[in-house]
Amino acid sequence: MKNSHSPRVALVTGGAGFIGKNFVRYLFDQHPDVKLVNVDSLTYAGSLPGCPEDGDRYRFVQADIRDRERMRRVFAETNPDTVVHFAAESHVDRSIDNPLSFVETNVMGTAVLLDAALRFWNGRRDVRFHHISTDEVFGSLGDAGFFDENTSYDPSSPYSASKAGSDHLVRAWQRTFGLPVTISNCSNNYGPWQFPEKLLPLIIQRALTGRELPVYGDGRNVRDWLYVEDHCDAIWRIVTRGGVGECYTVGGNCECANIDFVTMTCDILDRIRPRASGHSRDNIVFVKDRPGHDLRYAIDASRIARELDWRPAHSLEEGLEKTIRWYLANQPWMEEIASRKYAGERLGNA
Ligand code: NAD
Ligand code: TDX
Repeated sequence: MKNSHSPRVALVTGGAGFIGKNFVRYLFDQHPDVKLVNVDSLTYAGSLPGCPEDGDRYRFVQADIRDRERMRRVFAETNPDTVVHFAAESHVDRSIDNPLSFVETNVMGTAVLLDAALRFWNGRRDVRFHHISTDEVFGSLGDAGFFDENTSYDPSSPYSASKAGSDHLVRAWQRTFGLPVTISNCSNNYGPWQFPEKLLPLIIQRALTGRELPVYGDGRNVRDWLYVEDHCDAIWRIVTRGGVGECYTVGGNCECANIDFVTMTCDILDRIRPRASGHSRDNIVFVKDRPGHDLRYAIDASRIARELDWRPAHSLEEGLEKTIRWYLANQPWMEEIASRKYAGERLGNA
């Protein structure tokens, strides 16, 4: 099957969340020939600020991906030739507190979407279903080595196990029914519009309000950080040029221990917005570890570099500064979340 695809109507799920919203904005701004349908149920993690206004090229549909009838109707009414599936429960700590909702959305929701796409496309080959997944499906690395497209699955948390389940379903729909799918397994993203339960916005927000900055365990856990716009660029390349039935591991080539990441964040923040006294880094505290906390993630992204000519454009320093400036400029969005949805308390069986 040929590996080039030209989306005309892209149905994006989870486009009111962090990465999905960045992807919707990227497509809307950079690919004016593509029409967009954003399907999102607006859970605590979804919000409309930052999404385009409804119009000729963009439509928002508030709907739950677990709703079979609704998903079939959405396909029939919007006639997509491309699905980019972000919608998920995405926070590891919440998956410790409430694992079943992760199975329901990430596993069942993905199955419902696959079923709707298969029925609607009815054997068409000029279509794509791209599934957004995570490096967490591979479990934990020790001090050496990298995840790549051949790494075995070994998930640790209910979140990563549910994402692993969804990846398996996507592959099964391709092998059994011939649905033209692609999958990407990406490392930790950061950037604008990330919900402040995740490490970076949590630290920024707590530092700005003079609170303690919690680092789990001894802070030696390593994540491979990718600026969200670089991820969006990778997704577009895979959707339009990736091999059907193939997966790609995507990472920032930016490994960083949590303690170093938090310290860097504090120092950039203090440089951009000097404090009256003291240093933000003085508020770092080591707290009880996350149960099942994976030690290290690191991605070998050489396949997507070689085949699709993709490389991250942002260094960690550049991406962090851009992100911190964005959060400083968008305090009303954060304050609204803090007052109505989540005020920064510890999650995940502390
Ligand atoms: P997020 O939690 O910020 O956003 C998820 C969005 O999905 C929200 O807008 C939410 O309202 C929507 N949603 C949740 N359940 C839904 C349902 N049942 N029906 C319809 N919409 C629903 O998540 P994110 O960080 O943007 O992650 C997006 C995707 O990328 C997820 O699939 C996640 O597993 C994957 N991923 C995330 C990262 C990361 O670092 N954040 C890294 C790799 C992969
Ligand atoms: O307060 C904190 N202190 C802390 O030390 C929080 C919230 C996190 N951490 C640690 C845990 C992780 O080692 O920081 C690291 C990053 O934590 P999260 O932001 O919760 O991300 P992580 O668990 O690594 O998962 C993220 O990247 C992969 C996303 O949430 C997932 O959706 C994605 O698949």
